[in-house]
Amino acid sequence: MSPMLRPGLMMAPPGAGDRFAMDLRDFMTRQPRQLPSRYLYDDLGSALFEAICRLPWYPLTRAELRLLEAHGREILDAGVSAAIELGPGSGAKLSALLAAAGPGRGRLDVHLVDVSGSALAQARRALEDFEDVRILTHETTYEIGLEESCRARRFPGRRLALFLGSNIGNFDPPGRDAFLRSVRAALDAGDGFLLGADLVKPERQMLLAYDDPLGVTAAFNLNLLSRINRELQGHVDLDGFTHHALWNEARSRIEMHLRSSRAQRLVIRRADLDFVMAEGEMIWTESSYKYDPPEIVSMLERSGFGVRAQWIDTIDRFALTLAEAV
Ligand code: AVJ
Repeated sequence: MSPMLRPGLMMAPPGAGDRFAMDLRDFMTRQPRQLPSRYLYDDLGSALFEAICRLPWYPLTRAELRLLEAHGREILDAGVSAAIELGPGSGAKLSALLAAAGPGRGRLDVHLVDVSGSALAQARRALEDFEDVRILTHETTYEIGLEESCRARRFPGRRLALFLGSNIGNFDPPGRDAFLRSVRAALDAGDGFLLGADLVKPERQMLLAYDDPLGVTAAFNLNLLSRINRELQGHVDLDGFTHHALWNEARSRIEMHLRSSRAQRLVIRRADLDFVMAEGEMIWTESSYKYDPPEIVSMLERSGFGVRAQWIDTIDRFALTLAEAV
């Protein structure tokens, strides 16, 4: 069977490269120049992100794992028959949750939704040894994957949708609210939603998390240019750019940028782009919004959820919030 037809292991949809080219043309010509952060995650970018999660300066992943381990039983009780994780990454978070929930949990369908086929394959491997768990993968966007998962046949019981890792932080407020409402719309009343979100903390600490002394985050950011060169026949000189992270206090977000260190011409053949960047000009590649705990409660309530529990890691300031569709 061709890899295109293997269920659960589908390749990027045809035209995915064209999508990248189109988005590049659109976003790179805006003022300020920008790129959607989802393009950071090709195979190399995903591997670099996994490395970031192990950095001593990036505490989010470890803080969230501690919370999942401490409260797993309460989160994944016997009444849950389907868990749907949007953006499972390596599968480590769900695996920690399953382990913490222990044998009391009944049969479970686990739906994994991600645009990255290699992430799905890795997450599947991390989860396939759990007993009474059936794994289904959806290589598509969160919204489509969530709808597919909710339409799928299942055992009687509640669903639990999970959006972890502070991935919510990548959305700007209007996009975030629209996303939360679309999650709510796909669920039935009584279904659960578990949200992991990073909290505001001292600026110095936040900046170190996004500009680490080993330069892994810089490599993660610069890989976007290298991906453009690989996939779209770009001729972008990586030496002409530096990684730049800043705290935007007014918007409560960390921003990552690629800063042009000199005046230079950028030619990207397959996106039909040819333009000049000035010295100091930036390409905005990611926002990571940081929240306060009550803000998380109110954005969930505005979107049709009732909050059942909120756990906070006091060492690294991270919140795990368990809500219920009402
Ligand atoms: C995976 C989006 C949660 O914003 O903290 C890590 C990505 N960017 N270092 C984040 C990221 C730079 C990460 N998220």
